[in-house]
Amino acid sequence: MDRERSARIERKTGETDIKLEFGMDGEGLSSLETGVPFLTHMLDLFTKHGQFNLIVDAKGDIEVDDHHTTEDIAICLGQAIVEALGDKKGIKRYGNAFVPMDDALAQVVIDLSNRPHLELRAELPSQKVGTFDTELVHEFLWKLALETRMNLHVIVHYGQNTHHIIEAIFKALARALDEATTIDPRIKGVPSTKGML
Ligand SMILES: [Mn+2]
Repeated sequence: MDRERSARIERKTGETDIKLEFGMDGEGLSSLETGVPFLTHMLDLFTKHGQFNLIVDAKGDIEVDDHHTTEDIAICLGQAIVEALGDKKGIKRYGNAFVPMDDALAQVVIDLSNRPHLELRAELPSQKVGTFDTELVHEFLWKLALETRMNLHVIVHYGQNTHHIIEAIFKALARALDEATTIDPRIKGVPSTKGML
């Protein structure tokens, strides 16, 4: 690899103030201050299972609810992934991962296609996990797909426990993203018959 694939994003609005550092080829190390405990838990295992590095220092209007903070962290993470990817030369582009978490089985399929799409097929039985609104899983994944300009398919095959289901999704997301962003030395240039992504 010619350069370090990493990025630092700072984003401040009336609702959130976020500093985020992302390393694509990391050691699975994270330092996370999000103010949203369940999201911290998910980002921690995302970083670990994707072999990324991630620092998040986020201050958001969590006195309202977790919506803006969750959404804006996804936006910053997406921007960091794009910047770290750079020209996408030599990447595998596609990633697919199945991850079981006790009773739950999640599959995530990614195409770093530059055409944003989210297909989320998941039943989340509980509206809350701890203080976290589980509808924010859709918000996080959609904003991540949009900013990263990736085609993101998330399928939960089955599962009863909502904490387990969401955890399986984030772990599968990590592994699929790790695969899609991996440099394959056989690939010369950008992996598209159009010559660009
Ligand atoms: Mn857990």
